[in-house]
Amino acid sequence: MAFNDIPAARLRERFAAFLPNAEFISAEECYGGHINRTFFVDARVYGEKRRFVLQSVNKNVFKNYAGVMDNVFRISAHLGSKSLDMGSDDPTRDHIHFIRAADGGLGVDGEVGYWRLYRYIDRAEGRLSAKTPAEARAAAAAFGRFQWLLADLPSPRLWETISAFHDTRQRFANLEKSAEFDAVGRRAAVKDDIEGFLSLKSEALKLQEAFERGEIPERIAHNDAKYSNVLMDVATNRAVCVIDLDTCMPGLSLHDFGDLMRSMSCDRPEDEPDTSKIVVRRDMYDALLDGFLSQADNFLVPAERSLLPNSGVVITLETGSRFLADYLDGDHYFHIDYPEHNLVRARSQLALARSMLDTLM
Ligand code: GN1
Ligand code: MG
Repeated sequence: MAFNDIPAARLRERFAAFLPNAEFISAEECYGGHINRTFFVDARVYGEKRRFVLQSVNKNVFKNYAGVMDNVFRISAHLGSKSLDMGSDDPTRDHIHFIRAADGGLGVDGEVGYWRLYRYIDRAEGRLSAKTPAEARAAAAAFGRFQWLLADLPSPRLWETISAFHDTRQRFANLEKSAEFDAVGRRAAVKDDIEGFLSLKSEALKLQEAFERGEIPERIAHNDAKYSNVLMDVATNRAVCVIDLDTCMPGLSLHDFGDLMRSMSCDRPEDEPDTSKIVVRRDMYDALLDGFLSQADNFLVPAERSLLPNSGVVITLETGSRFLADYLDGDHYFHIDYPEHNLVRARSQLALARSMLDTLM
């Protein structure tokens, strides 16, 4: 078995850097993330077959990968101690358990990626789209709870693993720059899409401007709170564990609610090619609000509360503008499965933002 560019022997060697005494059985790639490479590894540890997640963190995107690892270990340790204090009924599955490298490091440096290992969470899966309000509610409650649990993370401040990550103004400026530069000659064909995003800039800047006016506070946020980043129990449909902690850093509470709306207020995936199907479902939105507020109601300030519906528009436009900029640049950032993938994503996001504005405002 080989994974295009990563031979099985390399995976075996990386895994051994963490658990040298375990017997590596096999590995399979897990597709879905747009940035990192993820493999499920089966191994025998003290005679028992167990599954792990071996991941290569993309060092081009996460230039401060040491900061990423410092953050994720601190966050997981904090969630672990909360789980213990609160007498969780599922402490082995309710947060990620990272495993240190055999030399004591937080991971292992490779040429293109920084490798890390954590325990696989069984009987749970990440999903690209939610079908029912109950799923949406459960996922939104999990992210609300995640923010609440991290609100008292001991200092120091978490590393900003990617600077200006939710700087929406900058993201829009980048789209304009990419259009102007037109690196691969795609601009003419997507003129209407570019204009579509730019015409909604004032909607896109609503969170950032409220923050700049001092109306909403900085908080520890997940910053990539899409549905596929919370594992759902396959039997009960309950939210088990928030994953993908690489962008968990100081941000806005509403960045997460916005991503929940982006990924779940419509029951189609982010790369739905038929934009006529991209329609916000009021029942899904109500479930998201109800789930999120079930955990966040006690800490949100009034200005955050009143901007909740706007946050979906903001994050959907921001993410869509990033897909379109990457398309214009020649697809260097997000992993794509086919040449027009980023354009399809950008168009679906624009349609979704418009539907949110029509339905929820
Ligand atoms: C990326 O890696 P993944 O798929 O969890 C991206 C997010 C986007 C998301 C869109 C570090 O997340 O910001 O919202 O794609 N992560 C990074 O699906 O850029
Ligand atoms: Mg992610």
